[in-house]
Amino acid sequence: LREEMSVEVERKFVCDPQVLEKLKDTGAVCLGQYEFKDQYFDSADFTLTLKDFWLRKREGSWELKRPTASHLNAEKRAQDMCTKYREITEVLQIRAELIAVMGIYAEHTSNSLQTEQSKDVHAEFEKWLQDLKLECFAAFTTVRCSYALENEGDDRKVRVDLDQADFGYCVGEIEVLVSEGDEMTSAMQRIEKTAQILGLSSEKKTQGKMHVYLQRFRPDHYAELLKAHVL
Ligand code: V4E
Repeated sequence: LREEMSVEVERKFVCDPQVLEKLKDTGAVCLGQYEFKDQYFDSADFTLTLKDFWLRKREGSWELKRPTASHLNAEKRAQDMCTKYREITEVLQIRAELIAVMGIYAEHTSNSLQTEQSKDVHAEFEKWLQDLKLECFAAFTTVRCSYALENEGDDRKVRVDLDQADFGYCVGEIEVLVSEGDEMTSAMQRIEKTAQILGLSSEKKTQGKMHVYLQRFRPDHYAELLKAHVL
């Protein structure tokens, strides 16, 4: 089951007026504008983020992004214009991942969330999380314009998001969701093709919202992540 979970393959880019023009020229369909607030959580000693695990609450919904197996090769990752993260949104599964990655004892976790039928799994999950004493290390609001783009001769859609974070940073993202390892290469090809159509340079990676946020507001946390080659 785990291998069938979705993997987000994503390429970030600097969003300038020319890109916006190109996006319109290529017939991208605007899916709408949304605003959402994200809160990211970690332990005081950064157990999660130092392992490249990102736990967040977005408008009441929990999500954990974690590295995929291919992530182990740090050298390859550094050259790659795309990032790949497994996205987990089921709270029971998030809990299982947190137990594994934080090395939590089973006795600590035995008395709640036992069944998926539980009436309020979400509330129980939040209660369980409280005991972990995780802290919110980043909170910001994003205004996002989403576009769907079809490459020529391919009816699968690529999504392009243009994000404006409330701390004064804008970034674009081209993303594709895949479910299996062997779709990865084609996902990266589709993203690369879209990047070419939008006239993006492939010289260097563009920083994400979190990168800039930590650099500005959490310099100690930022330094730790740089040292561990997570960012
Ligand atoms: C994976 C990750 C973080 C969590 C936020 O992920 P991201 O996709 O960048 O944010 P967002 O708001 O676009 O989420 P979506 O709406 O797509 O679910 S924060 C840092 N990372 C790691 C990371 C990295 N090392 N390098 C790059 C270029 N991006 C992310």
